[in-house]
Amino acid sequence: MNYQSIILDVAELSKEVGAYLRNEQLKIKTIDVEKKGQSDFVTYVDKTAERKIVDHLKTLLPEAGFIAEENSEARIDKDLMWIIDPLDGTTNYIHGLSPFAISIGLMERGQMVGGVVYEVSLDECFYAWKDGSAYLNGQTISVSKAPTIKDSLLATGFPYYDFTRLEPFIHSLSFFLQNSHGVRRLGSAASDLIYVACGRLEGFYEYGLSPWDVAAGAFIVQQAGGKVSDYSGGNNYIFGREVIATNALIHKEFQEAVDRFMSDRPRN
Ligand code: 2AM
Ligand code: CA
Repeated sequence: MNYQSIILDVAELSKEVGAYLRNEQLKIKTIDVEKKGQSDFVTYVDKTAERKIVDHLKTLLPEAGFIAEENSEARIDKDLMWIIDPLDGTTNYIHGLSPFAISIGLMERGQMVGGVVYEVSLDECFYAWKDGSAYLNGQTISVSKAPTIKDSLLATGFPYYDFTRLEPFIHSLSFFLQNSHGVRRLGSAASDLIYVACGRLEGFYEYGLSPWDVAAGAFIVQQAGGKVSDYSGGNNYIFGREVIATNALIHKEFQEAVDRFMSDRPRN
């Protein structure tokens, strides 16, 4: 299979759908300002964007199945699976903030073989395919060379539904705030991941995420020379609801620090 031509096609698709999202965002100010009105509107935008993506991908690769946030297509497991978030960073989108992104990953028999994350507000399209490099708008990207956490700018996501781990999370945050260049909360996991891939951030961790928030961005990090794992250092980061992504150099130090705070295992 020619992964390169498939992913370049998906990159163009993401820009077309991104233009739709940008255009619809302008209407938010003019629709019902009541919260419910806004979120219903965004649900409509999410669903429409996903429909546009799925319809195109069905023609591009008829044999592939889908795991998509808005469930436009029933999940039927196939050798090839698209993993799609039509709008990552919905809260930013509603509030007129950036970043927000479209995330589309391609998995083949359980292994990622391609990914596209289009950050719409800055018109930045990040993509990578199996055996290739990682790119931002046609230029090769790579992770940063910072060697330790204390030289690093980090990012995370604040818990929004699973508050059972809030306390250990706050302790981890307190530690990283005091031992790094700082910690950002951008509000779009796909964007956090691509910012690690291109060297703007050294490390990112978050729990409670879904496969569509992580799959494409994590693959782009790896193709840009970075490392991705779950909190215990294993590979269950797409479906396992916890992810750590780094520039590789700080991975062991960062993963062990996150795990020390977040795991239920007794501490030394
Ligand atoms: P979403 O915008 O596609 O929902 C931010 O912490 C990450 O968590 C984002 O990637 C966001 O993806 C996801 N998320 C899901 N539900 C959320 C919510 N209710 N509030 C904030 N982030 C949410
Ligand atoms: Ca979403």
